[in-house]
Amino acid sequence: KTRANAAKKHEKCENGENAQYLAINPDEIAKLQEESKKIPYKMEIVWRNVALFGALHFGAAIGLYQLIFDAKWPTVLFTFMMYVLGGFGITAGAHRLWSHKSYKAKTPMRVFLMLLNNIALQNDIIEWARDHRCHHKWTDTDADPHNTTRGFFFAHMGWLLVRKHPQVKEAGAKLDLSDLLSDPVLVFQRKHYFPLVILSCFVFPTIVPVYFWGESALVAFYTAAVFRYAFTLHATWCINSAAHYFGWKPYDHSISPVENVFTTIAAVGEGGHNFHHTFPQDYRTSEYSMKFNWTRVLIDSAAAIGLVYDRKTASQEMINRQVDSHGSHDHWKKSMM
Ligand code: ST9
Ligand code: ZN
Ligand code: ZN
Repeated sequence: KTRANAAKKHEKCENGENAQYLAINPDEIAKLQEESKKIPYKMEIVWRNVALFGALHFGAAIGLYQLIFDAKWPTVLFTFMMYVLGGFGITAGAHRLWSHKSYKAKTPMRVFLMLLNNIALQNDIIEWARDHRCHHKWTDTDADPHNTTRGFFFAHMGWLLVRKHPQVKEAGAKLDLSDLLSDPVLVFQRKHYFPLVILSCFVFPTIVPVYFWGESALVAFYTAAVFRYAFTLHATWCINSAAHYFGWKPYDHSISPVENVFTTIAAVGEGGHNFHHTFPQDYRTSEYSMKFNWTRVLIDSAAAIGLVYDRKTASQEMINRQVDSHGSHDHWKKSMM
């Protein structure tokens, strides 16, 4: 019944051209859930990833210490700037532009976002968007790469430490990725991904503080590169975990995503997750003001200078209808966003 409600809701939305990436089909979901019971699945830990993420967190702890006690002020500011820029490469780029096609961007903007995306090192955009489209279309089933029914830790980062459920691969293979595979900017990123991310995520953030204000290379590496990278990862992962667990559901009570102020701030405007799963075609990913939605500010600024166009939004009438039929009017909470 819950799924059927969700589907009815999505039929009502004026999804436009990106509907094909988002449409939820309750019959298909029920079929997937039945099939999943028959698939023999044993969780297989990928120890290489456990070791790499263990080392990353060890380095990030050193970086945090140095950020507080050793780093020069410009290094602290630069670390923050790299977090925001890399964050934009995920939110404005991989997420709102490429996964959801919620707005269009001219080539210089797409190149800019792809370059920012490398700073965040979260797999190439084609792979990121493929997993994210699976997440929206089959939320909380075994075809969802970070299925929250497998627990908070799995949804947060555990899913990157084990082999994927066969149903992710089977269902995901049916997705239409032709728009991504035909974008030369994304093809370029995929082709040169390794050197691009080593340079953007680690080398560039280390060299700049050393060259421009004489920071120690080790301090620059552990703060602006390693700590900042780990912090951005957790801010992103929190959308899959915290923003599916802790918060309220003004737009749809029947789904796990919630509105969460902490993740709105940490993930530069992406914490309106109940709104986003209900209206995934809306480039704002939240109904509320621009106060913490820095990503929206970036997209709107780029639109003002002609680099971005065709921003899609859900109409206020549609939002109100949705709140009336499937959500609730917790208006006092709006002031927090
Ligand atoms: C990272 C990503 O952290 C984080 C994404 C989070 C998303 C959050 C979204 C929230 C909304 C936006 C908010 C943004 C907020 C940002 C705030 C910033 C301030 N469909 O993967 P393989 C097939 S990455 C279809 O090896 P295994 C396919 O044939 C961190 N098919 O599977 C594939 O081959 P190919 C850095 C699929 O062996 C083949 O399977 N990166 C799909 O099970 C093998 O794929 C890492 O740590 C699909 N969805 O391994 C790397 N998936 O690709 C981590 C797979 O050639 N990854 N196939 O087509 C890995 O090591 C592995 O993927 C694995 C699984 C071990 C996890
Ligand atoms: Zn999304
Ligand atoms: Zn979600």
